[in-house]
Amino acid sequence: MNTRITQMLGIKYPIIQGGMAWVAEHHLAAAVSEAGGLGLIGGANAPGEVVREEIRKAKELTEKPFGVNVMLLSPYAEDVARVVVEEGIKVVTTGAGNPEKYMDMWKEAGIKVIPVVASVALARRMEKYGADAVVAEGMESGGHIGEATTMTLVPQVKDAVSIPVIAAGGIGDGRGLAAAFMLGAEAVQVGTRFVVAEESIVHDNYKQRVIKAKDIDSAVTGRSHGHPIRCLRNKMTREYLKLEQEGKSFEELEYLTLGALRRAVQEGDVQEGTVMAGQIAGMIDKELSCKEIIDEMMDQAVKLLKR
Ligand code: TUI
Repeated sequence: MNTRITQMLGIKYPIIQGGMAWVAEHHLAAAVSEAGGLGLIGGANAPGEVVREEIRKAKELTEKPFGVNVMLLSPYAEDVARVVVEEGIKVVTTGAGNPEKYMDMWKEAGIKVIPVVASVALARRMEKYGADAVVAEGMESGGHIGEATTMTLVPQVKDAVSIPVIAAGGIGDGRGLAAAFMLGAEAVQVGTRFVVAEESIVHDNYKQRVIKAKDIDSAVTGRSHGHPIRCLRNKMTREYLKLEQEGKSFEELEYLTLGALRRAVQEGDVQEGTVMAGQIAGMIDKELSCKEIIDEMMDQAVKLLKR
């Protein structure tokens, strides 16, 4: 399964780890890269210097390539955008916005730029601005999502651009990987499956919540104010959705989610915290190492694609 993506990024397998906020730190990124995929450090809402430290720690754990995800809604996005250049990072993905204003700086630094898009329009625009590939992310994903599903978005993005397309959203095993290739993708981005990896530093309560999740256990909060976030149902989502239905404003709801992802990931508060996870959580039933996850995915996908 050599593709333009494996060649461009110098990786063995066409599997990229999602740049998940609070989750995608140096242990996970290094483990995914060591296993032959592309690990990512998630910049999330962290200041540039925190991301710099994470990059340096990952470099101590692996000599393989890894990337950084720049979350564009972050107040520190500009800082992180500069830090990746200063630290000699070779691959940047972006999320939750349009990265146009950073593209020239990154391209001049020789960085491969891979924006995450949730629409054909943004994919086209990114290609025009010099993106090297795009991640087409469907609304099955955890966290901040768009409207289209992976099944519908990936082939439409594939038809609209010439650069390689990476599929994301709802992919957690070799069947998902093979299906994504059938839709025209040249790699996949996997998030939720890696949340429960052995090397993931996520609190055990969070991992167990993902493992116990059933197919319809996620909810989308924030639709009414234009920032839809998929997470597993709990006390926080019930309260949030109730208040949203009552027409409460973003400002009135914000207190429910401030710091709530960190509380879930680090303190294991899976009732009042935000447990971001994709719809594929229902399929994930055990904790494995990143190497086991990737080997199993590759083995299964290769067998299916040979049929
Ligand atoms: O970015 C993500 N997923 C995320 S970011 C995140 S952290 C966060 N925390 C609190 C509030 C908001 C975010 C958690 N999960 N995925 C990539 C992604 N990007 N999905 C959808 C998009 C997207 C949506 C609209 C990208 C661009 C866009 O429009 C940009 C434009 O200007 O047209």
